[in-house]
Amino acid sequence: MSKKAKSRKIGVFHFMGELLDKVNNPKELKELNIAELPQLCSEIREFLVDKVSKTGGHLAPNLGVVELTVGLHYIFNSPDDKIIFDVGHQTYVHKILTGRKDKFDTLRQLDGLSGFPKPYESEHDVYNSGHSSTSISAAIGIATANKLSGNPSYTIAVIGDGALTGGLAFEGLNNSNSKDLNLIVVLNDNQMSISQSVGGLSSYLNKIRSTAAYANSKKDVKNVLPKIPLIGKPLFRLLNYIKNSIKHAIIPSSVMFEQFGFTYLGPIDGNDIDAVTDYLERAKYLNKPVLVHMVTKKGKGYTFAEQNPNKFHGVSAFNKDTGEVLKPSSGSYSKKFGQVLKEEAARNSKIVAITAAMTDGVGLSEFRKIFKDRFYDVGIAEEHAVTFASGLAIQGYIPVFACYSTFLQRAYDQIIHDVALQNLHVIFAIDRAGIVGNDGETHQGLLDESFLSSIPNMTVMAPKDAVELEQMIKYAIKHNGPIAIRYPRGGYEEDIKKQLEEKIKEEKEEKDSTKEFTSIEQGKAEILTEGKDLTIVAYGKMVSRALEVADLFKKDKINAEVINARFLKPFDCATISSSINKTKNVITIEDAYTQGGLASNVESLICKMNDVKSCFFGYPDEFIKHGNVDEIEKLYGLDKESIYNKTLKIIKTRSKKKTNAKAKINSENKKDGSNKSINKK
Ligand SMILES: Cc1ncc(C[n+]2csc(CCOP(=O)(O)OP(=O)(O)O)c2C)c(N)n1
Repeated sequence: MSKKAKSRKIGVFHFMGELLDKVNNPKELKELNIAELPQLCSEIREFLVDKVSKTGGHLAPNLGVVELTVGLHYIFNSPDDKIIFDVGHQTYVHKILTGRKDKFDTLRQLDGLSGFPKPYESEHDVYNSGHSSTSISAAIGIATANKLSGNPSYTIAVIGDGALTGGLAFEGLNNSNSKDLNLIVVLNDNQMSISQSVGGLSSYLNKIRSTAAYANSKKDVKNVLPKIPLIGKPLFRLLNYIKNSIKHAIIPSSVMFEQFGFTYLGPIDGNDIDAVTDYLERAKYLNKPVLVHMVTKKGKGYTFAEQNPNKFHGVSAFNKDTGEVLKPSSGSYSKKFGQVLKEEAARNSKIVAITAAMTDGVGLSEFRKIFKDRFYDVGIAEEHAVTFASGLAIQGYIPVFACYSTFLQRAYDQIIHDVALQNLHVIFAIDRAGIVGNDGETHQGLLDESFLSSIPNMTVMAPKDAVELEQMIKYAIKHNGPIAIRYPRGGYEEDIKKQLEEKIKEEKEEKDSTKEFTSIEQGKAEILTEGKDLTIVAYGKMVSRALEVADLFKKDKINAEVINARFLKPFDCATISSSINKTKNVITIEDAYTQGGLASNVESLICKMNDVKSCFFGYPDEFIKHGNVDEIEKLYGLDKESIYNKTLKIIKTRSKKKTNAKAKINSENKKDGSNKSINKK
């Protein structure tokens, strides 16, 4: 240790930020005296609140793991020792300590620091995460590889009590009973998932926590007894033996985790840096799978987050003095969904709502209060949620599983095998479908179109606005069979049809003002504006974009026919083909990968037609990084100007070709003296 570092260890008073300024990597952290760590932790907390209040992000989870993360980097040697964070939303402290402190002003922004671990950002981010419950399995894989190659380094999985409810975590625990893996699981138990943790596991951990005082006193016994001459050490050993026996009798934890092959340590106060470093050190020298149970406080150190960890789990920019969010969200699809489902459930006692630990996010908080018996938060268990829904459907209930698009990926086999194969009436309310923005690659909802539309019996719809969402929910309740409604994150157009009607009236187009907009019919699209020059097929959120693009074309005297496909499956081939046959120019606009979505549907139609110009607007075959939605859409050419410009080019090429052909024929006609015109041909 350097002289400078040693001199710093003498108990001097530190001003806020003074220690954090000196720590840029784990090596510099280790140069601090253990007595300085509490000060460092409070500086980190101040830094986090300050930065996240400006960028938004996962504040409460990170405030809770400050000591835990500092302790891990103090005791272990990253990147040789691998630390894998489950979900990965709690890696801000880890990023601060591993060379990325200066990038926090760019957190979650385009080309900025990601809010999740990214191996491309740092050698200390060993494993990509975003979805829950993967850390134990990944850690076992890495530890096993280390064992095979004779590498003695440690692998540490940090997993929350929420993430531990995921089935995959148990599959990992169940597979870890090899005695000689240098594997450590740190259970970060804050009693919270995003909302309160639920289920049997949560009660089980509660039981353990109620014995926390006993486990914490262990450290004092260890420290004091061996120092008493002669009787100290033997008595310590005896007491240790007795304590372990008592522990097994009164702490059920040791039974469960130890049956899985782990040595259980804890529970300890995970916000006490002394306890954290002490127990991590013990775990390190056991050289076998160990589970260290740390009890932490979500939002620790920032009163507003401690009082409302749910709100500050993932929060947009806020005023750090008042805790008030700067731009509170107004109407969102999630809210609208929750409100409509609540009204329908009041009329229909068969409706049951299910969430996998996302009650507030999917808009079901009110539903939970009113229909306690028909609301199920199953924990982070999407696979179970879907199979559970299938059981309800078998018995004549109408289960509605509200789930973010990205997390529904988890339950793919259950959707196929347990629901679709039996053609069961299960409604999938797919929230955050499409680009979600700041959470990035792991959270974009770009795949549901393709993975759902390839399943037999499945119906896939997307509403263009709030009114259509309501119609689609009602339609789905009456439908028989699996049915999915996908809608995006955030705000919506209230009523596009009404806006259009008003606009049409304004433009005094009498013919069109009497136009009847159709109600929802299985597999039927609706034509929103009629045109002869260009067909624009869109659905969901992109319908309003299509109308904007059509508007831009008016100045070029190009009349676009805007079709709201409504259904991706079954697809309205008849309406769409007949429009394309008329216009000979078609574009599709969708908030998903073009592969397997609307674009693929239209492509398979036009491959049977002649002389059709086409262009497909959606996301290409790559993972889409974080950034705000508008920026990402612009980057991928999905803003109205880019769509307009690209489409115009295509239409112009056609006109140019036509003009050239016309000129060629006319000149040939002149040569042979005939007077045929291309138009008559
Ligand atoms: C498969 C999956 N489903 C849902 C989520 C959404 N989600 C993100 S964090 C979280 C709660 C995690 O709780 P816990 O592991 O206890 O961590 P904490 O935030 O309390 O620190 C949930 C449900 C997810 N990331 N992955």
